[in-house]
Amino acid sequence: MTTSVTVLGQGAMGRALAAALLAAGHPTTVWNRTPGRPVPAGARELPLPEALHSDLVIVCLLDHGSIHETLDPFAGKLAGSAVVNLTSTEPAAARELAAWAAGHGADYLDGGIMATPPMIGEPGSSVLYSGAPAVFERYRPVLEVFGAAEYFGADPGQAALVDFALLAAMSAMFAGFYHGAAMVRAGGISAADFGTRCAAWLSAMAGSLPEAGALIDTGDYSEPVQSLTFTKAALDAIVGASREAGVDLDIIGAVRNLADRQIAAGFGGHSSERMFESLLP
Ligand code: FVH
Repeated sequence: MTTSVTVLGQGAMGRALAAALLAAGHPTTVWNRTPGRPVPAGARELPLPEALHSDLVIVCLLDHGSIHETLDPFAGKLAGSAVVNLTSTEPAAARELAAWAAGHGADYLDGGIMATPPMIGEPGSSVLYSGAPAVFERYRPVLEVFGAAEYFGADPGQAALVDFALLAAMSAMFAGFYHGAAMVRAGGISAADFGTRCAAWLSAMAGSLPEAGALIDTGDYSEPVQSLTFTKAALDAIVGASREAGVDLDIIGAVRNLADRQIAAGFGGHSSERMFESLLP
């Protein structure tokens, strides 16, 4: 049986989600706070609460606050429906929304979209989900129209935790690229040329991440391939070269601090992955 779906929010992402649902043959209703936004051809635009009539209600708004602002006045209408929140919300906010939905008799699944709007429904797009397992299993074929659908368990905050952890890793990586690009500018190399070189270098280095993770999980850093003392010497040289190029030390200085703290605690002979421990409480 075809699942009817409502998408709340017709921003760039909400539109892409609705277009993918329509392309897969799902009767799709859309709603947006500001009327007159373009919506995908074939979508049925309805006001609230009429738009909440579908089997599945997908929420793709700005933030946690905008979800309550939109749905609180009509929460009673959600009883018996399944709400899938694809708005970026922090783990605690996702748990709060799950409890709020349960209080109004609705099932709840939270999702973190690992894609940009043009990627939705294309290879490489994935969405992480957590929350009610029955809702995930029941609606999985629908959710797969957006990309790979991966389930992270019953805790509604878990998908958001993984989503934001991946975004944290990506943000730090991009900041590292900006730092390197600022350094080579002193040598007359464009950021575009550096970007091409840096993409190849980082892709090659990223292959070692699962091995680094496995070492971190053992908690035993005592047999180093590369010691913290060695890494510290390299970081000192990178900081020196950055200073010479007139580049701010906010980013690379923070990385060196992670090594310095472990060395100060007496772990200079341990593996460099021990820098991870500096981030723990
Ligand atoms: N775009 C992306 O690449 C990322 C990928 C990862 C996940 N995010 C998250 O998706 C949510 C929506 O993002 P978006 O790209 O659709 O964002 P906008 O194009 O800016 O549209 C925002 C929509 O939210 C509506 N809205 C804003 N405030 C309220 C409110 N108080 N009450 C009701 N609706 C509200 C806005 O409506 P309007 O301004 O047209 O009336 C848009 O429909 C987001 O969580 C990303 O982090 C996307």
